Amino acid sequence: MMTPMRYVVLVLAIIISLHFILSFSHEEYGRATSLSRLSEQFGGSSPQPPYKNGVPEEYYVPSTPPVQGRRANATFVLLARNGDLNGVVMSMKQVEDRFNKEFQYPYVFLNEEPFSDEFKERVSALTDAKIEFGLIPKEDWVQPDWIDETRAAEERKKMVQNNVIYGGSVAYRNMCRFNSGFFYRQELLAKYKYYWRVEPDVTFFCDLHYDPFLLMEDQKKVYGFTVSLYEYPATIPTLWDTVKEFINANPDLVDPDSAMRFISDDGGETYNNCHFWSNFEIGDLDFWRGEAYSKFFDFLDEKGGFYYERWGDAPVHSIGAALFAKKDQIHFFNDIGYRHNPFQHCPQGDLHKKGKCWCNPKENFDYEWYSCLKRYDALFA
Ligand SMILES: Nc1nc2c(ncn2[C@@H]2O[C@H](COP(=O)(O)OP(=O)(O)O)[C@@H](O)[C@H]2O)c(=O)[nH]1
Ligand SMILES: *[C@@H]1O[C@H](CO)[C@@H](O)[C@H](O)[C@H]1NC(C)=O
Ligand SMILES: [Mg+2]
Repeated sequence: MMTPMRYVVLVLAIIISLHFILSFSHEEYGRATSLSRLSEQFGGSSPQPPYKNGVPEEYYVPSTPPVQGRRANATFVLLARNGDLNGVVMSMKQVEDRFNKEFQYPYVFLNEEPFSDEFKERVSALTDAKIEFGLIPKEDWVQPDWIDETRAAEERKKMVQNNVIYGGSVAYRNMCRFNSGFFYRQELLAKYKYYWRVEPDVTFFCDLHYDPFLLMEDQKKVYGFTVSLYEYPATIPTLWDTVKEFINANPDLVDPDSAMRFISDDGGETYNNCHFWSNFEIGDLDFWRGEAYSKFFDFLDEKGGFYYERWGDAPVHSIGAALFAKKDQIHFFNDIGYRHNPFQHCPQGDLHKKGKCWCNPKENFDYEWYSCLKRYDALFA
């Protein structure tokens, strides 16, 4: 039992300590506000750790200036979905670090849906170069009405049963057809002659200290690659028959100095399935826009093989380049160390050192059994 006296003492003790606590914190509060007023005078706005004010400007050295002198009429091109964002910034950061922070070529992003604000902000953070975002017109993207959807669906089903990669996907087919015949006709690309195609989730291993677009221009190249390999025959059962039909109808469009031997081992009778891997391309847009390739694409498109089969933009571009350009207008960028899963080109010997490459030179696809580089070499033997 508590006596009334003890009770009074306890209550008094509580009141007194409450008074101390309140007056103390009030004093602290006063000191804090006067400190914040003081720091405001020195540029801070509220109490915060010093690092939050940033490193003073005078510590920064000028970033590498853009290369002065002759520039090419060129741009990077990235086709991507909003969902590809993380892979896109990984690729783009490497493009910037290995090459473009010095050269400052612009970027064109393309998508059949509007890019999100988040997408635009995160890619814009990576470069001072100009970036444009384009919306692909529906008619350049979706499966055309004249495709028999019943037949297309049946073929997709068969491909799924046969485990053909992307065999069931209409979106992938839209993408392949777009890359084959529409990207170079997009409004945002009209003002450019050369492009460098970049995909999400790729790796660039080496520094590039020259301008590949100027090399293309000076040497009249129209197509540049880093990896070549065999296409899955199941995706293109009737492609070569269609190509032969086109050649027979337009024999003079084929260049007499063409790279036909890269794509056929029997003078054009059959396709050997070799193609340049189109996830990396440095090319001349005017070559695709020219008469030969335009006619070629329209001819292929009418056959419907982009939907009834699963014709890829890699074999379509490669066959176009191999037929309508001169073989020496197709360039192997031996010094560009590049990976798109699961294959990589890693520069060898002096080139490895020259580019300060970080890939393992032993991991190099060039003369693996599944590579077509030996056939490219043989063009010049
Ligand atoms: N906007 C858009 N881009 C796509 C679509 N599908 C693929 N892509 C892009 O097309 C390119 C090839 O696609 P990817 O998934 O890398 O195919 P893979 O390299 O053949 O396995 C990449 O740049 C993708 O970001 C799509 O439906 N819409
Ligand atoms: C760049 O190339 C395109 C396509 O050939 C052309 O229309 C345009 O005039 C060129 N621009 C410059 C500045 O040369
Ligand atoms: Mg890819």
